Amino acid sequence: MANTPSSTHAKILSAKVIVTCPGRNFVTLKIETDQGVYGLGDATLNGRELSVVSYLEDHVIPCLIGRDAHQIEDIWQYLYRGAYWRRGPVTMSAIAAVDMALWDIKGKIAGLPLYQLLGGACRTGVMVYGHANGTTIENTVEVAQSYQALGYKAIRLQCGVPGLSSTYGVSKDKMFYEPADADLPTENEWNTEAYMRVVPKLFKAAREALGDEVHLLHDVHHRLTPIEAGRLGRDLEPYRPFWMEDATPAENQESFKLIRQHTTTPLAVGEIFNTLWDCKDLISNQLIDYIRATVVHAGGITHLKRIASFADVYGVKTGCHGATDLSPVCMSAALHFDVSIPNFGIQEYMRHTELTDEVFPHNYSFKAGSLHIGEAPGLGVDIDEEKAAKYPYQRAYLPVNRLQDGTLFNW
Ligand code: KDG
Ligand code: MG
Repeated sequence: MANTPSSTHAKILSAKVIVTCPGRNFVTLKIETDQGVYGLGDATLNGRELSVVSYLEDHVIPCLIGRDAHQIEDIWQYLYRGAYWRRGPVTMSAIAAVDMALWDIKGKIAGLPLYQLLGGACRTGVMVYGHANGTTIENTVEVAQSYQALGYKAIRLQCGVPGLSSTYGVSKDKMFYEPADADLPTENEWNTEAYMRVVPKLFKAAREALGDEVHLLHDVHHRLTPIEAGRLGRDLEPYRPFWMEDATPAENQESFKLIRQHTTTPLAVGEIFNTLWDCKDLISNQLIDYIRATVVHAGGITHLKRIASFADVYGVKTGCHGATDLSPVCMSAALHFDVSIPNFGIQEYMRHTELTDEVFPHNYSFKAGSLHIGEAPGLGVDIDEEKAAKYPYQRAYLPVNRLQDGTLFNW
């Protein structure tokens, strides 16, 4: 099956990994073919970047040389099943990068934007949510108002917790937020009771200030037990949140049953999922409303399409992760995907810095609360290798969370 020459054959000649840090680290795979066309894929795994670089350089690229870039599904199966060691964030980010790059190549050879190859557009734009965060309820509501003034129809609200010196997901900058922040992991402290008191107050104030129409979202960042999450969801119900995200760690998919029993607040989960197997039970038992798996961490467009199709059968919509650690290459891929599937829900959009946008010129743009993908063939994103080379890798970590007595918190 592999390597069958045909009129549409595009032989992979070489591939390389580009690591750059224009303010934060990004890992990009570039695959070149004998058709004079190359493709790009995002392989960034926040805080563990170099493990994916090694996986690609030492174990994947040698297997790609000489293959037909058009055989996307076969190459996906070859890398997933052929490795014997299936799944996991490192493996699936590497496979995702190859998959994105191959779709990019196919689109460029066909002369079509990727979304056309995925079935064409199902909608005119992709509704996104922005991040409003502040140290206090008042700050957060003010920032949310500035997002509303920019035209956002959906806003995520996170505020500092009284009594805690810092809170994950709350940045000092109003428009940019960077979760990976130090050469060694920062240690944040946590107090569940104080957190559970402040969030409903934040939502009450935001609903009063922002009105009924705007969608309001919240990310718990896996900080609660299922019964605590059920309680928070119930306390938020009067303010009709769009979703409560990552309410509890999801290794045990059954724990969502307990949350569901106690609240009608819609549930979103999945930014750290790598395959359909991480969410199969959550979806088929209708324990969630939005699946947040992303192109880069869930095996690329090929596998995310499979997850979305499965979710569609159960009335679960997508809400792809879109934090700054997902590069503009991933964001472009996500937008082609979002615009082409029937069960799209919402897309996260944390703006990249100007420096990142310079290194990754792209053709998507924000207008009236939505992102719009352009008509360039393939993904519609590039990497300026000269600029990328100016910003070498800098080790950076996501913070660690401890309860105030020092317990390393992860129930
Ligand atoms: O790399 C981790 C971040 O992307 C993540 O913490 C951000 O939770 C996040 C979100 O929903 O954007
Ligand atoms: Mg999140």
